[in-house]
Amino acid sequence: MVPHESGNLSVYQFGSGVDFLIRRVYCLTNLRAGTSRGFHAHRKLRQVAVCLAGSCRFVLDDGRVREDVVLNSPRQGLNIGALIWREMNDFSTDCVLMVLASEEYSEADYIRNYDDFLREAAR
Ligand code: T46
Repeated sequence: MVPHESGNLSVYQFGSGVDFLIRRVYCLTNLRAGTSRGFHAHRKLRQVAVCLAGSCRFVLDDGRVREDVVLNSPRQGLNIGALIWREMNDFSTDCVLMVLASEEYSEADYIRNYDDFLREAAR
């Protein structure tokens, strides 16, 4: 974060917290309190999630251990590797979640069934 008298500037770039070339950026906005998203893993995709405003919670699961992470600062980048089951919840109404992704969108890369995920993660 680069502070300035008129506001802050946050930078996300290859080599400093992002260990892949960024092929896609998407944002989740207008998130409803009390809802949940995710419930899938990716076979190849690697991502860094940054909560630019507000807050949200990620549950990350590698098939053995589940971890809870609260994102509430643009200074905090959450690395999510391949074969990690994710669930997102506890969105504040002002939450803006930006995700930097290593690959273009591909539905074939998704594992949307938890038992299938456990089988692939155990290989
Ligand atoms: C993750 C969290 C943080 C597209 O067409 N292009 C895209 O780049 C994306 C990400 C989604 N979509 C379509 C596919 C579905 O029809 O948008 C719909 C919702 O996508 P998805 O189920 O992937 O949404 P989330 O919010 O559950 O999960 C997404 C990412 O997929 C996931 O990897 O970590 O955001």
